[in-house]
Amino acid sequence: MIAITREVSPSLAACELSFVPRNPIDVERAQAQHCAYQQVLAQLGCDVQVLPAQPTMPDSVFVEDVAIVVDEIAVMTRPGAPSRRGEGETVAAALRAHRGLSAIEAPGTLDGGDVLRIGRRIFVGESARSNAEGIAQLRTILGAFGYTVEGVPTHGCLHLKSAVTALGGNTVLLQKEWVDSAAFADFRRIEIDPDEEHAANVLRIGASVVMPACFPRTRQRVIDAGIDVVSVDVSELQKAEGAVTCCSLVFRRL
Ligand code: CIR
Repeated sequence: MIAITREVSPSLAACELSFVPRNPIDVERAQAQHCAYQQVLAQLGCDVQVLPAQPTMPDSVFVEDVAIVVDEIAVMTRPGAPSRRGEGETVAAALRAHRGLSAIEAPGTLDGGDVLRIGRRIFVGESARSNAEGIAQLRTILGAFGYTVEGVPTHGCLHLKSAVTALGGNTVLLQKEWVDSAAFADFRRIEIDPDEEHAANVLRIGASVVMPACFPRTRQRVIDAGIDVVSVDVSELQKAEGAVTCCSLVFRRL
Protein backbone atom coordinates (compact mmCIF):
# COMPACT_ATOMS: atom_id res chain seq x y z
CA MET A 1 0.00 0.00 0.00
CA ILE A 2 1.03 3.58 -0.61
CA ALA A 3 -0.17 6.38 1.68
CA ILE A 4 0.17 9.97 0.50
CA THR A 5 0.10 12.49 3.34
CA ARG A 6 1.00 16.14 3.71
CA GLU A 7 2.64 17.89 6.61
CA VAL A 8 0.36 20.05 8.75
CA SER A 9 0.17 23.66 7.55
CA PRO A 10 1.37 26.29 10.03
CA SER A 11 -1.90 28.10 9.20
CA LEU A 12 -4.11 25.13 10.28
CA ALA A 13 -5.92 27.31 12.84
CA ALA A 14 -7.51 29.26 9.95
CA CYS A 15 -9.21 26.08 8.70
CA GLU A 16 -12.75 25.78 7.38
CA LEU A 17 -15.28 24.71 10.02
CA SER A 18 -18.89 23.67 9.46
CA PHE A 19 -20.27 21.59 12.34
CA VAL A 20 -17.49 21.95 14.93
CA PRO A 21 -17.10 25.11 17.04
CA ARG A 22 -13.83 27.01 16.63
CA ASN A 23 -11.40 26.28 19.46
CA PRO A 24 -7.73 27.24 19.69
CA ILE A 25 -5.51 24.77 17.86
CA ASP A 26 -1.99 23.99 19.05
CA VAL A 27 -0.30 23.59 15.67
CA GLU A 28 2.89 22.06 17.09
CA ARG A 29 0.81 19.44 18.88
CA ALA A 30 -1.16 18.83 15.69
CA GLN A 31 2.14 18.29 13.88
CA ALA A 32 3.30 15.80 16.53
CA GLN A 33 -0.01 13.92 16.37
CA HIS A 34 0.18 13.87 12.59
CA CYS A 35 3.69 12.45 12.84
CA ALA A 36 2.42 9.65 15.11
CA TYR A 37 -0.44 9.01 12.66
CA GLN A 38 2.05 8.60 9.82
CA GLN A 39 4.05 6.16 11.95
CA VAL A 40 0.90 4.09 12.46
CA LEU A 41 0.36 3.97 8.69
CA ALA A 42 3.95 2.81 8.25
CA GLN A 43 3.57 0.16 10.98
CA LEU A 44 0.52 -1.16 9.15
CA GLY A 45 2.61 -1.65 6.03
CA CYS A 46 2.12 1.57 4.06
CA ASP A 47 4.89 3.23 2.13
CA VAL A 48 4.19 6.75 3.44
CA GLN A 49 4.98 9.49 0.92
CA VAL A 50 4.92 12.86 2.67
CA LEU A 51 4.30 16.07 0.72
CA PRO A 52 5.70 19.31 2.13
CA ALA A 53 3.37 21.64 4.05
CA GLN A 54 1.46 24.33 2.16
CA PRO A 55 1.78 27.36 4.47
CA THR A 56 -0.98 29.35 2.75
CA MET A 57 -3.50 26.47 2.66
CA PRO A 58 -4.85 25.82 6.18
CA ASP A 59 -6.72 22.60 5.37
CA SER A 60 -4.13 21.07 3.05
CA VAL A 61 -3.17 18.32 5.54
CA PHE A 62 -6.55 16.76 4.70
CA VAL A 63 -5.35 15.24 1.43
CA GLU A 64 -8.23 12.77 1.24
CA ASP A 65 -10.56 15.50 0.01
CA VAL A 66 -8.69 16.36 -3.17
CA ALA A 67 -8.53 12.96 -4.88
CA ILE A 68 -10.21 9.57 -5.18
CA VAL A 69 -7.90 6.71 -6.04
CA VAL A 70 -9.06 3.32 -7.29
CA ASP A 71 -6.94 0.67 -8.98
CA GLU A 72 -7.82 1.87 -12.46
CA ILE A 73 -7.57 5.67 -12.14
CA ALA A 74 -7.25 8.66 -9.81
CA VAL A 75 -9.92 11.36 -9.95
CA MET A 76 -8.92 14.84 -8.85
CA THR A 77 -11.89 16.41 -7.10
CA ARG A 78 -13.11 19.99 -7.10
CA PRO A 79 -13.55 20.64 -3.36
CA GLY A 80 -16.78 22.24 -2.25
CA ALA A 81 -14.96 24.88 -0.19
CA PRO A 82 -13.44 27.46 -2.60
CA SER A 83 -10.53 28.00 -0.15
CA ARG A 84 -9.45 24.40 -0.78
CA ARG A 85 -9.36 24.35 -4.58
CA GLY A 86 -5.60 24.96 -4.83
CA GLU A 87 -4.69 21.95 -2.71
CA GLY A 88 -4.96 19.38 -5.49
CA GLU A 89 -2.11 20.49 -7.70
CA THR A 90 0.78 18.95 -5.79
CA VAL A 91 -1.26 15.87 -4.88
CA ALA A 92 -1.97 15.35 -8.59
CA ALA A 93 1.75 15.57 -9.28
CA ALA A 94 2.39 12.84 -6.69
CA LEU A 95 -0.44 10.63 -7.96
CA ARG A 96 0.71 10.87 -11.57
CA ALA A 97 3.52 8.44 -10.72
CA HIS A 98 0.93 5.78 -9.84
CA ARG A 99 -2.28 6.31 -11.85
CA GLY A 100 -3.74 8.01 -14.88
CA LEU A 101 -5.66 11.09 -13.78
CA SER A 102 -9.14 12.37 -14.46
CA ALA A 103 -10.84 15.40 -12.86
CA ILE A 104 -14.16 16.77 -11.70
CA GLU A 105 -14.90 20.00 -13.57
CA ALA A 106 -16.94 23.09 -12.66
CA PRO A 107 -19.76 23.43 -11.80
CA GLY A 108 -19.29 20.05 -10.15
CA THR A 109 -18.02 19.92 -6.58
CA LEU A 110 -16.85 16.83 -4.74
CA ASP A 111 -14.87 16.23 -1.52
CA GLY A 112 -13.07 12.91 -1.15
CA GLY A 113 -14.42 12.75 2.41
CA ASP A 114 -17.81 12.14 0.84
CA VAL A 115 -16.64 9.12 -1.13
CA LEU A 116 -16.88 5.67 0.46
CA ARG A 117 -15.82 2.71 -1.66
CA ILE A 118 -16.88 -0.79 -0.71
CA GLY A 119 -15.82 -3.24 -3.41
CA ARG A 120 -17.27 -2.01 -6.71
CA ARG A 121 -19.89 0.14 -4.97
CA ILE A 122 -19.13 3.80 -4.41
CA PHE A 123 -21.34 5.76 -2.03
CA VAL A 124 -21.12 9.55 -2.25
CA GLY A 125 -22.47 11.95 0.34
CA GLU A 126 -24.95 14.50 -0.92
CA SER A 127 -23.47 17.03 1.46
CA ALA A 128 -22.83 20.78 1.45
CA ARG A 129 -19.47 19.96 -0.22
CA SER A 130 -20.47 17.51 -2.97
CA ASN A 131 -23.18 18.50 -5.45
CA ALA A 132 -25.30 16.52 -7.90
CA GLU A 133 -23.12 17.58 -10.83
CA GLY A 134 -19.95 16.40 -9.10
CA ILE A 135 -21.56 13.07 -8.24
CA ALA A 136 -22.81 12.66 -11.82
CA GLN A 137 -19.31 13.32 -13.19
CA LEU A 138 -17.84 10.75 -10.81
CA ARG A 139 -20.48 8.26 -11.97
CA THR A 140 -19.45 8.80 -15.60
CA ILE A 141 -15.72 8.48 -14.84
CA LEU A 142 -15.88 5.43 -12.57
CA GLY A 143 -18.87 3.82 -14.29
CA ALA A 144 -16.54 3.21 -17.25
CA PHE A 145 -14.56 0.85 -14.97
CA GLY A 146 -17.59 -1.04 -13.68
CA TYR A 147 -18.18 0.87 -10.44
CA THR A 148 -21.67 1.92 -9.40
CA VAL A 149 -21.94 5.38 -7.85
CA GLU A 150 -24.82 5.97 -5.43
CA GLY A 151 -25.68 9.32 -3.82
CA VAL A 152 -26.52 9.23 -0.11
CA PRO A 153 -27.92 12.29 1.73
CA THR A 154 -26.06 13.35 4.88
CA HIS A 155 -27.35 15.68 7.58
CA GLY A 156 -25.68 17.29 10.56
CA CYS A 157 -22.12 16.35 9.57
CA LEU A 158 -19.42 17.48 7.14
CA HIS A 159 -18.97 14.40 4.95
CA LEU A 160 -20.44 10.97 4.33
CA LYS A 161 -17.37 9.41 5.96
CA SER A 162 -18.08 11.44 9.11
CA ALA A 163 -21.16 9.21 9.32
CA VAL A 164 -20.12 5.84 7.91
CA THR A 165 -16.90 4.02 7.03
CA ALA A 166 -15.97 0.50 6.00
CA LEU A 167 -14.54 -1.96 8.52
CA GLY A 168 -13.66 -4.58 5.93
CA GLY A 169 -15.53 -7.63 4.71
CA ASN A 170 -19.19 -6.78 4.62
CA THR A 171 -19.21 -4.52 7.68
CA VAL A 172 -19.68 -0.77 8.12
CA LEU A 173 -19.43 1.45 11.19
CA LEU A 174 -22.28 3.91 11.26
CA GLN A 175 -23.57 7.03 13.03
CA LYS A 176 -27.30 6.74 12.39
CA GLU A 177 -28.07 10.35 13.38
CA TRP A 178 -26.18 11.62 10.33
CA VAL A 179 -27.06 9.16 7.58
CA ASP A 180 -30.00 6.88 6.85
CA SER A 181 -28.74 3.46 7.83
CA ALA A 182 -31.19 1.89 5.34
CA ALA A 183 -28.80 3.01 2.58
CA PHE A 184 -26.39 0.40 3.98
CA ALA A 185 -28.94 -2.37 4.48
CA ASP A 186 -26.82 -4.73 2.34
CA PHE A 187 -24.05 -4.61 4.94
CA ARG A 188 -23.53 -5.74 8.49
CA ARG A 189 -23.90 -2.50 10.42
CA ILE A 190 -22.15 -1.68 13.68
CA GLU A 191 -23.40 1.50 15.29
CA ILE A 192 -21.12 3.86 17.14
CA ASP A 193 -21.69 4.43 20.85
CA PRO A 194 -24.23 7.28 21.08
CA ASP A 195 -21.98 9.21 23.49
CA GLU A 196 -19.19 9.33 20.87
CA GLU A 197 -20.85 11.17 17.99
CA HIS A 198 -17.72 11.55 15.82
CA ALA A 199 -16.58 7.93 16.18
CA ALA A 200 -17.73 6.61 12.79
CA ASN A 201 -14.69 7.90 10.92
CA VAL A 202 -12.16 5.07 10.97
CA LEU A 203 -9.47 4.13 8.47
CA ARG A 204 -9.15 0.53 7.39
CA ILE A 205 -5.71 -0.65 6.33
CA GLY A 206 -5.37 -4.33 5.61
CA ALA A 207 -6.97 -6.28 8.46
CA SER A 208 -6.75 -3.37 10.93
CA VAL A 209 -8.64 -0.16 11.48
CA VAL A 210 -7.13 3.08 12.73
CA MET A 211 -9.37 5.00 15.14
CA PRO A 212 -9.07 8.22 17.14
CA ALA A 213 -8.06 7.40 20.72
CA CYS A 214 -10.94 9.36 22.25
CA PHE A 215 -13.70 6.86 21.41
CA PRO A 216 -13.11 3.89 23.75
CA ARG A 217 -16.70 2.64 23.74
CA THR A 218 -16.97 2.47 19.98
CA ARG A 219 -13.49 0.94 19.85
CA GLN A 220 -14.76 -1.85 22.11
CA ARG A 221 -17.69 -2.46 19.77
CA VAL A 222 -15.30 -2.81 16.84
CA ILE A 223 -12.99 -5.11 18.81
CA ASP A 224 -16.00 -7.20 19.85
CA ALA A 225 -16.77 -7.61 16.13
CA GLY A 226 -13.39 -9.33 15.80
CA ILE A 227 -11.52 -6.44 14.19
CA ASP A 228 -8.00 -5.31 15.14
CA VAL A 229 -7.95 -1.64 16.21
CA VAL A 230 -5.00 0.75 16.36
CA SER A 231 -5.73 3.96 18.27
CA VAL A 232 -4.09 7.29 17.57
CA ASP A 233 -4.54 10.65 19.31
CA VAL A 234 -5.68 13.19 16.70
CA SER A 235 -7.37 15.65 19.05
CA GLU A 236 -5.84 18.80 17.51
CA LEU A 237 -6.79 17.68 13.99
CA GLN A 238 -10.32 16.98 15.22
CA LYS A 239 -10.57 20.66 16.21
CA ALA A 240 -10.09 21.38 12.49
CA GLU A 241 -13.00 19.00 11.75
CA GLY A 242 -10.61 16.32 10.55
CA ALA A 243 -10.07 12.78 11.77
CA VAL A 244 -8.30 9.66 10.52
CA THR A 245 -9.47 9.05 6.95
CA CYS A 246 -8.90 12.62 5.83
CA CYS A 247 -5.16 12.78 6.51
CA SER A 248 -4.12 10.25 3.87
CA LEU A 249 -4.79 8.84 0.44
CA VAL A 250 -4.20 5.11 0.80
CA PHE A 251 -4.14 2.93 -2.29
CA ARG A 252 -2.60 -0.21 -3.73
CA ARG A 253 0.76 -0.10 -5.43
CA LEU A 254 0.20 -1.67 -8.86
C1 CIR B 1 -12.74 21.31 5.98
O1 CIR B 1 -13.72 21.84 6.51
O2 CIR B 1 -12.67 21.12 4.78
C2 CIR B 1 -11.61 20.88 6.88
N1 CIR B 1 -11.50 21.80 7.99
C3 CIR B 1 -11.79 19.47 7.39
C4 CIR B 1 -11.76 18.45 6.29
C5 CIR B 1 -11.82 17.05 6.82
N2 CIR B 1 -11.86 16.16 5.74
C6 CIR B 1 -12.30 14.92 5.84
O3 CIR B 1 -12.72 14.48 6.88
N3 CIR B 1 -12.28 14.18 4.73
